[in-house]
Amino acid sequence: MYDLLLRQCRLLQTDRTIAEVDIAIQQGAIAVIAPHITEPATLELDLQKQLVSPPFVESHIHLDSALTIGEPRWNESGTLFEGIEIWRDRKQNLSLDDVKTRAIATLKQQAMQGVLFVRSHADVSETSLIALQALLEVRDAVKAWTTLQVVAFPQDGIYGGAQNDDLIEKAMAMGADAVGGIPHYELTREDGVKSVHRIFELAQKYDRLIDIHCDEIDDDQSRFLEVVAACAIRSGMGSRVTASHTTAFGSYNNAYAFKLLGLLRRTELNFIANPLINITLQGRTDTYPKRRGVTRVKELWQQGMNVSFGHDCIQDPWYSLGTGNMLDVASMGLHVCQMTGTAEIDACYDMVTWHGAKTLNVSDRYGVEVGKPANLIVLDAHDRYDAIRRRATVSYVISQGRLLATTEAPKSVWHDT
Ligand code: 17E
Ligand code: FE2
Repeated sequence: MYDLLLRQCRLLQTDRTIAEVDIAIQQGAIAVIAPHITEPATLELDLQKQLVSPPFVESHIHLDSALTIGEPRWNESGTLFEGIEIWRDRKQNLSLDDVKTRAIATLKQQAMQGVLFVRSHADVSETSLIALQALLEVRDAVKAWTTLQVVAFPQDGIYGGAQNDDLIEKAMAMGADAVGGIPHYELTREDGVKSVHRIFELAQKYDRLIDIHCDEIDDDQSRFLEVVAACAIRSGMGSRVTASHTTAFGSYNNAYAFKLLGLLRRTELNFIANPLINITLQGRTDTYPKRRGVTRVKELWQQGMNVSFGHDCIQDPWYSLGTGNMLDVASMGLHVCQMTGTAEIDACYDMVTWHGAKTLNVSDRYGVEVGKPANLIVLDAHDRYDAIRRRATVSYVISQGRLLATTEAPKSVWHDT
């Protein structure tokens, strides 16, 4: 007797081929995958050839600021910098309860849409470290149904305030999963370079991952990615390091970009683009032609680098929209990066699933395979292309072997004769 049996699945396998199978789940793990399973189960679901996929991965979000839209005011200019100012005001009155309530509400909203792995930044440039403490408590509170990683993110710069360097180290001691940074926002270029070295030093001292907000600006002179790449090459830590945003890469001249790509190929760095936010925050100082402000996703992917797509924000000072639907993110990425070839469209799906898992360093427990934890989603779709095109409904979410959420696909009825 299995705990859960999924019949008539179109399983999107790790090698990205689709197999028509039944899937049996026992004690939180995938027990059997076979064309026809006859043994009964406590709960059986006939999926009628819907697509079964590993869950969505949200590789970049700020849960501490999520759902604060309009508090204390709307970002009228739409720039990153006005967002940082609004957040600076809002974060003066954070409480553990406030952050935890919003973070859990957001995680539920995401999980209901199939997101079961999340990496969130927590602002640690505020002396009480309330945002970090709250997200660490949330990480524990939700662990029965979602996996949360927390990055200690120094929003105001590691050297932007006298206490900030101590605060980020304290955050690592408190148990943050990753060290963050924001070199392009440090007071000087030299401080930016120094901050990258400091981030690697902290990651090595505390044996943690790295995820840096890197070159999130249209300035073609913002070149901290090369510093991150050099540190990754020298430390050999590349696969544990992520460069988030790198929007300036979209503005570099091709001669420099070509050289940089060669340097990046020597690393195993992970990249995260946040297409919804990059397309709205960047390009704000341009008239026309107006830049897209997204990193060179297609070229990085073509070079074999690991690239994932994140949401970045849901209703906060930087982005007033967002629902937690990763297919929205994949669709925006597809459009803005012109990933319209067949393999490119499929890659956009992978950027919100497998590639995100690699970024989070959780690949060993990710994927619908016998013996792995039973985390999977059922999409009302035929394949990856269909899922993105129609923003398919996630009809079932299975987390650690349990049915966590169900959603009915919208159904239209034609009334004219
Ligand atoms: N902070 C930052 O520096 N950049 C962002 N995109 C967000 C917060 C959302
Ligand atoms: Fe971010």
